[in-house]
Amino acid sequence: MELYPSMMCADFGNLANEVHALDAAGVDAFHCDIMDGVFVPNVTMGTNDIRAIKAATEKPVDAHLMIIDPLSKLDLFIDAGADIIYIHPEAGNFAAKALLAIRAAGRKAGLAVNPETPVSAVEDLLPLVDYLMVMTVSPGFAGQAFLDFTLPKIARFAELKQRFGYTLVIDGACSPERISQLTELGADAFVLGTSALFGKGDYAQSLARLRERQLIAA
Ligand code: S6P
Ligand code: MG
Repeated sequence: MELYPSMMCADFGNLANEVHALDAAGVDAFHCDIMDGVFVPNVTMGTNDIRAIKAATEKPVDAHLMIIDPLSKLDLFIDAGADIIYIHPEAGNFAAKALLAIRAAGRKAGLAVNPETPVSAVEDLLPLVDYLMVMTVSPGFAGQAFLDFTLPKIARFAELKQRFGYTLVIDGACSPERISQLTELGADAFVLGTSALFGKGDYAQSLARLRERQLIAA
């Protein structure tokens, strides 16, 4: 199981220390939510934040692009050093071209799928994908309720994973209970925001509890 902190939930007045603490606590990578206020109704992080986080850790840093026409902005995030770049198929044309460009730049290609988007809309793209991320809240904000109607889709992407070999990531309201349920469904990795990590006390203890829970369940 891989665990990625959602950095939009971190204390930005203390960003480098937050990264050091999360790194020492055992996160697997850092998740950066990039929003344009158009594709989603919020604006959060940008390329300078990715640079600052990269400078504070050796672990991978991702960019979850919730922006219109991600293909036209890819170079900004490649230059900033993002190791994994997620695009949304709902955010513009040429998703395949964008995924191929991410891989051509030597980075990992991620596809993030909105709650309403069916598997059939992205199935043809799966050979081009290293990370498939299912949104289990409407993208834009932390602290929302989990959308149960996404569960059958997660199960289907878990089946298809056997054929295509991507890492199946879940983003949105991943509480400890959900993580147990979704691990059983076949999810590999979880974005941790306010439901399991931030505002929940010591990072190392929270992560250790999540990992212990999985060991006991296994
Ligand atoms: C939402 C964003 C996510 C959230 C994360 C918050 O648009 O993509 O990465 O930051 O899901 O987690 P939580 O536990 O507060 O829902
Ligand atoms: Mg995200």
